[in-house]
Amino acid sequence: MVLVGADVACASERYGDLSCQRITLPGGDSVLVALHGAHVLSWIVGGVEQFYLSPRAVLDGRTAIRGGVPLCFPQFNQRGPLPRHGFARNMPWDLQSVEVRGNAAHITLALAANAATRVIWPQSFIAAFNIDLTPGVLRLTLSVNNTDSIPLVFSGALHTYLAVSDIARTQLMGLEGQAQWDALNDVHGVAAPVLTFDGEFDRVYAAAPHALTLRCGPRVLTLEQSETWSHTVVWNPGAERCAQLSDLPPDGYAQMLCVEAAQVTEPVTVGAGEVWQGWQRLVSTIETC
Ligand code: TA6
Repeated sequence: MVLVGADVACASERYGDLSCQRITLPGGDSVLVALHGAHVLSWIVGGVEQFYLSPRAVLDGRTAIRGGVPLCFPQFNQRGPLPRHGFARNMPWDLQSVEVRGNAAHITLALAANAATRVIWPQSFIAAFNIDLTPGVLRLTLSVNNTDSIPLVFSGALHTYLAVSDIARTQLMGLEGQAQWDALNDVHGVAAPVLTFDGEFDRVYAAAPHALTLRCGPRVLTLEQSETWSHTVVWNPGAERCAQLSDLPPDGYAQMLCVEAAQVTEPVTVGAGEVWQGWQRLVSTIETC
């Protein structure tokens, strides 16, 4: 069901070969989501794009999209027998509803177990993805309803690609003291007060109990995640790895930083008939002197 208030624009549009829905609030903030993967491609605040979407992303409705918010479910990366980062990002989702209350828009997409998912994973489930847009704020919520008679075990992530103007001038704060695993050299440690980026960076952190702050010039982004995600993953491919990724331009690494609400090392177990929910909330502000 699509239910839209008078002041909020809701339009279907194509992006490459993808069917998408764009919602625009009266103040101009907008979000663009593809039905392929329930993939958020764009979030614009005050005329400024907040997400990095690679100009070389493959938009054929079958391939995982490089940028925006890939929804990784029911497996994180290669931590299991399923396709890398699961299959949800490569499946067509159903647009269930678009609702507007005042200056807020709520979009819900769903993916239920079907013949295509059962070939890969025999589990019965219904996943829902809620996109809540208010001025300057985007909240993304994944719900996993175990409709099976056996436990549902999954890992995953909201693999958010944040746009930055220059990765060399980007700082991420708020993880200080949290357990850190560097996936590049398999070294465990503790997070520094300020994370900076001067090469390939692929680390898994124990989630912090408070918000993180991403700073690049005057732009500040605050990130929170529900306690139900145990980890925060921070990833930038750096120049060399970027050059090996065909769906990124050579300088793509300099314009992005992934900060992911994730479940990596130990999976979540959802009992039969139970529902799990996990969210990431992003708040965008521009600092004025
Ligand atoms: O979340 C970080 C990560 O798992 C990295 O190891 C990196 O390979 C990245 O995801 C991208 O994965 P993808 O399958 O989208 O190329």
